[in-house]
Amino acid sequence: MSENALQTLGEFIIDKQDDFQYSTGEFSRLLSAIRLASKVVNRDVNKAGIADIVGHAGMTNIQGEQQQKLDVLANDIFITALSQREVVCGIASEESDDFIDIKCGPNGHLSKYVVLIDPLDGSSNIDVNVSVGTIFSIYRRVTEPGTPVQLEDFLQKGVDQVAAGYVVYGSSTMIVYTTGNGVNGFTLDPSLGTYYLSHPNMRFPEKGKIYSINEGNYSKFPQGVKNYLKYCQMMEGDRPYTSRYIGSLVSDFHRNMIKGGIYIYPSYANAPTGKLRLLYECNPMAFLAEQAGGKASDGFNRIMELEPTELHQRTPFFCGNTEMVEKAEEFMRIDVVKD
Ligand code: P6P
Repeated sequence: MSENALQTLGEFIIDKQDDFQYSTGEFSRLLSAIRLASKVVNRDVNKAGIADIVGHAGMTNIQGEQQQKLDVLANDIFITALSQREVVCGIASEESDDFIDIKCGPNGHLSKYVVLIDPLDGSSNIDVNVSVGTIFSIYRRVTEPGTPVQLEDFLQKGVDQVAAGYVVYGSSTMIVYTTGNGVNGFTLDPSLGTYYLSHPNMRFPEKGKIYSINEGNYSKFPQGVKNYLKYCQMMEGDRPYTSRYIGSLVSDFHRNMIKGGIYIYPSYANAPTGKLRLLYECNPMAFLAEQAGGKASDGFNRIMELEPTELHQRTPFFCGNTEMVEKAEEFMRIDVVKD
């Protein structure tokens, strides 16, 4: 099918605007701001290799600017795109210690949305030309409009997300997001700077046969995870499963959603609550997983029901095909019962 027969992301956002009660178009403009920022980050990620080479020589990038770490650069790009359009009243980012109030004071604007973002997840992979991603999570503020945002606007359960999604800067660049009505994927045509609906209504396959985990930490895993890995590797029925781990959450999740699989980042000895952040990594990916027919838990509880207490809190993360996550949870429960 020729490109111009496919729906663009811009057309899709407008078509779906009516999904939102009392939609004022603010949410559509918010998604458009994310779309724009993703194109700028995509451009910078795709030339990172060149910038690095030039950067190493003269510590400047190809435009002669002082080279910034790409994740700080991505953070600036998303914060600028979101704060210049009066579409959010607050932003929390992995790259910023505290949340940022976007002119919501007495003379500020009355935007009702806050965004939590991991601007460039897996950025250490850029040096070796491996896919990286941006992850975003969107809520309505819970405090009085027209007043500065407060921490409680960000410490909301995943079930209260208005929307969530990711950008994967891979062999092609895609935006994948949900507003609670399924998951849709859009592929960027870089020659036109336009995203096209390439993956409508994305869903996990019925069966999953891929497990994604950093087995280098095996000796430190809880016994339940060790037993689940042994189950995956056993010659029985449709097993052994295949091990695939890119070390980039967005890429591992994206492949597992298309081919079927489970991603696990468990707690372990020197990381009692795991590595991944609840608010801007696990909750948005959990929303997508559930909307695509999958499941996300901390090994025992639904991720989106966890009550946040801190902006950058971590959680163990089991996410993917429902059947695979439930089998892993079974092994985690046995482990607890045995103790
Ligand atoms: P490890 C990247 O830093 C990240 O947050 C995820 O994208 C990725 O899945 C994980 O950490 C990799 O962590 O400890 O296996 O290198």
